[in-house]
Amino acid sequence: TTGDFTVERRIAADHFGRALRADVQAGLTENPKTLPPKWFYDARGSMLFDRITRLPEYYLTRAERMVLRANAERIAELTAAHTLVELGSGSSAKTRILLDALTAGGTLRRYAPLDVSESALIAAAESLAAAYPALRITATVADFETDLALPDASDAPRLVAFLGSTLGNLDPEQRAAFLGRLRQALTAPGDALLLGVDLVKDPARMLRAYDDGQGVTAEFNKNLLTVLNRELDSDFDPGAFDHRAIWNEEDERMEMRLRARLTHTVKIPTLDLTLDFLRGEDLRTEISSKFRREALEPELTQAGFTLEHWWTDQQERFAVLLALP
Ligand code: AVJ
Repeated sequence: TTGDFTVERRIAADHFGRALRADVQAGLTENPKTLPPKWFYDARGSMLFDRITRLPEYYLTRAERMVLRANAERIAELTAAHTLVELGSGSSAKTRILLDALTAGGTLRRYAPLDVSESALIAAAESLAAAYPALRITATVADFETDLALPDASDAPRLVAFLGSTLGNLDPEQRAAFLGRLRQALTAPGDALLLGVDLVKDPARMLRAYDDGQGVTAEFNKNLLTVLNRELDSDFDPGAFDHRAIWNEEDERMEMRLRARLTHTVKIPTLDLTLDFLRGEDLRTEISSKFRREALEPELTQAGFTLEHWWTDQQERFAVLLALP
């Protein structure tokens, strides 16, 4: 049997084009040049990210899966969720662990994934609908930074899962705004937040995770330039840049950069922009913040959450936490 699902598009057809142009205009005309990481995930970028999650160096996905496996039953017991919401669900690869536990617990009725990638959402919803025919699956295409699109309180309690350390892609200001908005949306009794975050550790391990031996991360990073060329008709030469992974000690975050191999000029005709790159100049494409409990807990408190449970893998590489409004 194949279960059913719905897909709601909560963004205007031209939203991505407009948002991308605004981000490029703002980020590439400042010094140092930066771009937000959400633009990595076109079909090829999503495929490359999937490969990253299976790399021996990229411990995050495996560590988080272990934490979820070890604690899923407890999470189901603690939350008794009727709805599992997943923000930035992507391929929903780790979701089955939670769906299984919540189904076994007998409370789950609805799964509501939300992602900017419509193709990833549909593929995930199709396969989950087949595996969980009794589950109501309502997928939403949206950008969680501007629209949380939470299912309404009649389906509460709602467990909002935000996994994979995607929170780390936001800078502290964006993080505070996001957590604050999420807290405001969780209004029904029993609503809860399940957050997966990567932890501060030996820089050498993190550097390897973001600069793997097969060069998949380098390809993922450079794919951003291909996205820009396609969407904005720009003439970036991916071969003119080197992939760089950097540990920013002061801000305790990994950063990915594209470093110009030579001084050159890039044209973005749709924005009427001509960009000068100096040899050795960096374009920062991603921040991936690493967390400590003692720093994250006050951020959650500030947003109006109470940290109730903190689970890690044995090596304390990754944490999954349960926070209540
Ligand atoms: C999907 C944002 C969690 O920051 O580790 C993987 C993306 N970047 N390798 C991360 C990523 C480089 C990933 N997140």
